[in-house]
Amino acid sequence: MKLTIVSPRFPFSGRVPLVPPILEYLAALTQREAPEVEISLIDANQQEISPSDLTSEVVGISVMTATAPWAYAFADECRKLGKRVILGGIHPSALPQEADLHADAVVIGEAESVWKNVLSDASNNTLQQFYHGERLSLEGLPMPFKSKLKGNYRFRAFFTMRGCPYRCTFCSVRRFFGDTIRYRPVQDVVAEVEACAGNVWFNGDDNIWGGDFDRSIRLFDELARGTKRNWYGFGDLKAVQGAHGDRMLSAARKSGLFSVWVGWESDEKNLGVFKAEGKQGPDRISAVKKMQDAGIDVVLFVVLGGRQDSIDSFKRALELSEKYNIGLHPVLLTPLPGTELYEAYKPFLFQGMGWESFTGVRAVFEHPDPVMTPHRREQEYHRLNKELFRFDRILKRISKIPRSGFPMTHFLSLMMQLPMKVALRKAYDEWLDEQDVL
Ligand code: B12
Ligand code: SF4
Repeated sequence: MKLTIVSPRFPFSGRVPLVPPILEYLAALTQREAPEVEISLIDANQQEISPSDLTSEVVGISVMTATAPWAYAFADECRKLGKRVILGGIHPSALPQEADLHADAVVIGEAESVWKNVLSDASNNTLQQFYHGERLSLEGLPMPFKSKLKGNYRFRAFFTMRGCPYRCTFCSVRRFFGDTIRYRPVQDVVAEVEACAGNVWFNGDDNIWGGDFDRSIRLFDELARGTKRNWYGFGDLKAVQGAHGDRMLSAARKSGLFSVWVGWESDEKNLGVFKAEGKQGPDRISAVKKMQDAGIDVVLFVVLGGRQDSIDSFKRALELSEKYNIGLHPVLLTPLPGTELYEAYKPFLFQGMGWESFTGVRAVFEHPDPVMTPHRREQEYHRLNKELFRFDRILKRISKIPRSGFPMTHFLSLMMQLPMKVALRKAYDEWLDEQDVL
């Protein structure tokens, strides 16, 4: 049997320089569970592809909410050509009935416990409508299949755990992976990073600190003994404020951590609104400063434009960046299916807006404040990005990174901000063109 695994095209921002982790991981799982299957991998962000180009009879597609329309259209075309389509990932898991309209089988949840059966059913032409993946232990996961994907890639992502104990209402992760953390064995992660990472790698965990701090320190100590020494990822603020904070930060820094991306609610009151207090700890500013002092570039992913927010929140976000010399990545609040927020915002969602708008750069719901029209929210979002990524501001932020980070943190921060500036400029131009058409 021939299988093609597809990572769909994103609705905006073009080429992402990250190898789609699901392609190499699902390929490795396939090799382990059904070595006779012939595998090909497609990243539709890097390669123009049409279903008629595929020679395989089975196609697996990994779907996020924003990529669902592209994935469904591609799946429909494949099925018209007589191919069997299997959909999986976070969006089909949240809305399996919707995904079922475009698939021969939908995998709900994690693939590991069911993939062998799915492949064998696909090969026998006896696919079931739904497969429910269990949450297994993460010991002995296969090492990603190091493919020869063609594309303009600069990073690979690595994962050390799944699950999150916090309860942020806008997040899909907890319901999908569960509210307790399952860890991969330290030696598996280190071996994988050593074998597959480039000079800079992305830790794709939802929280690089995890909850078992002794284990995190052990992991960082082991990574520090390796050769792949520059990495970044998402982390909460609570962990670095606790008793283990200093030790863990120092171990992480020695292992090459140069940037931490932090989810940040624009206003103190929003911490409660989104049930996000848990991950922030008692003093979020001092936690940010602590990481900066350790030579780490902190970037805040600020959620803006919620129904309780005012237009001022955009201005305050810029002030925050200026005051603490901190990088900001603004996101317009987006109620994703499978979250508590989605249920709460359902009555306010604009009708007729497709999932391709659920990217974090579009206003997708009504706002009670008449000033916060969708156009105004999107305009403020783009204006804020334009201000944040002014060249003089980028340079000022970099010059303020403490000497403890010199030279790699300074250099890598610049290397991450410049492409971001270009991508955001492109997104802004596309948005302006669209406004002209309207
Ligand atoms: C890596 C990543 C990215 C990469 C994607 C690279 C790529 N091309 O794949 C980048 C950085 C580009 C990215 C971007 C975005 N992302 Co993102 N991202 C992730 C992250 C951190 C890891 C996903 C991953 O690769 N995991 C590793 C692989 C191996 O595992 P997995 O995907 O979980 O797959 C398992 C199962 O889901 C299942 N499975 C998955 N696919 C399939 C397919 C088949 C056929 C089968 C059988 C099974 C299966 O089996 C796997 C093993 O169990 C997740 C967070 C998370 N914890 O999941 C967020 C996440 C997927 N991203 C999210 C979001 C919202 C975004 C953005 C919209 C954010 C933004 N505002 O910019 C953009 C969208 C892109 C765009 N421009 O439109 C959300 C998605 C929520 C949703 N409902 O869609 C997540 C869950 C984060 C969150 N906190 O909510 N992201
Ligand atoms: S801490 Fe992160 S992963 Fe956990 S629920 Fe909140 S946003 Fe989701």
